[in-house]
Amino acid sequence: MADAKKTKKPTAEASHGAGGELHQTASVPEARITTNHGVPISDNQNSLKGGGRGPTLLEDFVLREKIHHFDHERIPERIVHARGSAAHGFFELTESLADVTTAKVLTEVGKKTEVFTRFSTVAGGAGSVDTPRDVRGFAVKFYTNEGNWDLVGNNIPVFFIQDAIKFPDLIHSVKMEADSGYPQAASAHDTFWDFISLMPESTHMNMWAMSDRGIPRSLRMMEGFGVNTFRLLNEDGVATLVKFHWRPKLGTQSTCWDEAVKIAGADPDYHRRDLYEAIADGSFPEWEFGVQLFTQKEADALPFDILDATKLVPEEVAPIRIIGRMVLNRNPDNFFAETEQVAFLPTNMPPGIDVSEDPLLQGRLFSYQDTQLSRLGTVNFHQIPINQAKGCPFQNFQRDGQMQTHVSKGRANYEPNSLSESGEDGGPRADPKGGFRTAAVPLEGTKIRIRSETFADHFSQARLFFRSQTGPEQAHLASAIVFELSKVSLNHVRLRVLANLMNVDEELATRVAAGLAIDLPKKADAAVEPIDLDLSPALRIVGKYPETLEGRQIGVLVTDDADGKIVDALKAAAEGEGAKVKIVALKIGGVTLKGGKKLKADAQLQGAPSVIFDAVAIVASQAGCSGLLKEGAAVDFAKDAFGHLKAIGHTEEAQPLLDKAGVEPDAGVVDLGGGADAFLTPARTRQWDREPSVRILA
Ligand code: HDE
Repeated sequence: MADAKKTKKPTAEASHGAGGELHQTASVPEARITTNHGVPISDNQNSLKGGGRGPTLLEDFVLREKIHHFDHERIPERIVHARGSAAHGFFELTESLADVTTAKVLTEVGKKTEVFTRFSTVAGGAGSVDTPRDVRGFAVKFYTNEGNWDLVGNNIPVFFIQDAIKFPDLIHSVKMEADSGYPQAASAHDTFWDFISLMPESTHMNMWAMSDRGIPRSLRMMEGFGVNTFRLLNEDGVATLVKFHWRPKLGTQSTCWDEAVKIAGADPDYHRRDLYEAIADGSFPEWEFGVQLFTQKEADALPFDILDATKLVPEEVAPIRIIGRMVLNRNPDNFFAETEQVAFLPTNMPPGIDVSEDPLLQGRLFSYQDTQLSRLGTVNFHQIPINQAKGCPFQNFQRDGQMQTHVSKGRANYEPNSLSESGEDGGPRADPKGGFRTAAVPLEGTKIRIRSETFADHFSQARLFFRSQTGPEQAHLASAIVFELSKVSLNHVRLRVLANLMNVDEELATRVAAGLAIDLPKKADAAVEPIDLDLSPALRIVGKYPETLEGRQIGVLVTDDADGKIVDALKAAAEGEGAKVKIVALKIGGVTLKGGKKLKADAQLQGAPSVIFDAVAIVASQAGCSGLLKEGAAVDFAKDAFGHLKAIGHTEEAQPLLDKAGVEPDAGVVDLGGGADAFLTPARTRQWDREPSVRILA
């Protein structure tokens, strides 16, 4: 006899799922859920079974389609720059470059061109953290009326290698090691430093990566660079060499290394969240756009080759002309459809912009188009909405292919054709005047596989960068190399790095060797002896960014019985200057202030350590502070804020917590009894003077 349970007829009660109401309501919902082919679905909770407890039937196309689609939701992540965050916005030209280019995006002053900008780390996978020491991608897609222009840059103006043929080696070396699968999103391991030590040309960029530029505070606080040299072409076909620059309105700012490491645990999405929240709050990130322009003659007079991507042109040598601005003012609606599926191609350029012979750029011109096929799966990736040209729809005779969504009409799919002579649509034709033009660069030479002699100086600009930094920045850079080399297990690699560093700056090499407690080796032979270039203060961060509360977050740790007036005054003053204030408490429900008023918390202490704030305040009562003394997270809150050079405002009653956390009095530790202003002054920046008392730097 069949089991009673099995034979029981399914009823509304017996067949209910998580949502419950399956057979009960007869009303038609406003938006009906359907299959991908539009068939309305009656039950999205239960699969089709042979009996209530029976096996699921193959016939269940609703279930199969849903699971099938889910099984294929993931696409291959980018081989580099897999982890990214993006936003929509606009570019506005403020100064015309009509004398040097015909590209309308650079000549129509006042015109706003839509952009989509994606920032990224390089080495980590799509699910890795936001704050490793790494280069950051800075890719901007301008939807111009003459086709898309993709300026695919980085937050560092030079690159590790000079020739595209070394790119797979570079990336293999920095990614997780091939046998063990770790470390994820980190350059501090054997294979990366092995490669770097054997490739002296990488020394300059590595200086940048080891500097505080490698650990940005926010995506909104990074510079961007086109890196490679490009050309602009004017009406007469005259070419001008150009380097592109983005400068953040909030200034270039960074974290401390110890802070970046801790943020990775506290909030792996720190940068993504920061960008998203800033835009959602209406604090739109903004950058100035600038160009460095050179004639070929001026470029030839430089002491290095402008086609060598391991070299920059100091601003002091060729000033940056600011010609526009970019504002990011809209978050993506859908991460996958936009941020993940966006495809940037350095080959996307409107007429009037052209490439140079930089051998790194030349390789990139092939790679980006090619990689989209493996990532997005079809040659028709340009039809995905985020990649479509806007204001300049594509039209050509390319046809078909997987995921073709464009329904071409007529039979003109070849050219030349004369179909229009009998009234048919003959399709588009090339425009010799208004179409894309290539600079008439004279070429000569023999086919040969060599590196140009003009690329041979690997150390002068690395030296220029290091020596142009302020004291604290030099100390951070040296300490970063010590940290990374301490994670390297191969002593011969450490020694080779040091031997190369001797060519950059002997004092730097000595400091790193001392930090590792190993003997300094002999200087490595340099292909060309480095020279001392004029220092470039423009390469610094410290002392350059504006001291402002704009874009900063202040965490206020509040306890029961605390003085609410202090919190209110601080909040009003800080928010009045553009900061964001978050109330942190032991419990998310908040606290009861002196006088009985309730104050809701924005975050619970365990989930809001001070590393995620730019400055902190501790508004505690005496009893409240006694409670905090028993909570390790509260002690760390104060200790880390101090160690990370942040301003700390506090009530007198919070002093025992500061004492326990080892917070020493200095200009950045401020009693809030004197009013909010005394605290807001140090809160506008980091307390660099404090550093020697909290860290042993190399
Ligand atoms: Fe890239 N790079 N790259 N790169 N790159 C990619 O293209 C490549 C280089 C940069 O947010 C890939 O669509 C080669 C320099 C950014 O989607 C790939 C070489 C600079 C992004 C590729 C370089 C960059 C990429 C992977 C040496 C700064 C992310 C996914 C010849 C100017 C774009 C993709 C985004 C992405 C190749 C060097 C910046 C594999 C072969 C130099 C910002 O095609």
